[in-house]
Amino acid sequence: MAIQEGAGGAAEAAPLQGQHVNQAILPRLYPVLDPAFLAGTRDVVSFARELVSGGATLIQYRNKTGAGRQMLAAARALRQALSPGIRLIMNDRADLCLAAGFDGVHVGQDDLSPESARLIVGDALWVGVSTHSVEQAIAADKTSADYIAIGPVFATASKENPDPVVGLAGVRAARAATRKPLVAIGGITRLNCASVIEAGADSVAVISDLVHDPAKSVAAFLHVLR
Ligand code: TZP
Ligand code: MG
Repeated sequence: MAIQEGAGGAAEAAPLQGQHVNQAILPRLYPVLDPAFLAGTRDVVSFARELVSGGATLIQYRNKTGAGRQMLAAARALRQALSPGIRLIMNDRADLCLAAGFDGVHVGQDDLSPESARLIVGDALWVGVSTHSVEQAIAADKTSADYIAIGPVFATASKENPDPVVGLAGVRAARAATRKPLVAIGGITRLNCASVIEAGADSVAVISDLVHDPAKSVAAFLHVLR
């Protein structure tokens, strides 16, 4: 909320229109850590450590199948293992974001609205929101979300029932719709990531192209996007 002069001269709270005091400053790479894609070969903490050793400074924890307790235990382990300088974002769950001491929550179109998530996590933490069309990006721009994600940009096998691909044209349209930081997601690899940034994204969110060799992949993404 911004403090504005009211008609009578008294300071009163008024909603910021599509702005937020903590508007995110996003790194170029936004790794999304989903244990479903680690194929039982690695635990989330060692995987996250590898992401950080490659240069990641922001990680989203995403778990579409775990029970709340399991998710909270994994999230707390991540928070404990990584330095406070590494920003951790909880997918879907504002409650787990707070309980694990994360830095923000990322909500989709079927989760809590950005404003409801904001009520829970407060002004100091980040709220991000997924969008899948320019209309949704325009709507998200009017909320207090700190950043907007757009996608899937390209075909992806990492999401169940994905929305139709928006392509680079969708990234360009979302860029024109908002001045908030823009994250592109879906089918983004070391090979195509530069085109996504050129289309106007500030950051690329990635699941599968980090899984095989996380430290090396992160470093390669950051080398391309520096
Ligand atoms: N939302 C839109 S696409 C997607 C999500 C969570 C999956 C991205 O995964 P990948 O493997 O980087 O395509
Ligand atoms: Mg969600």
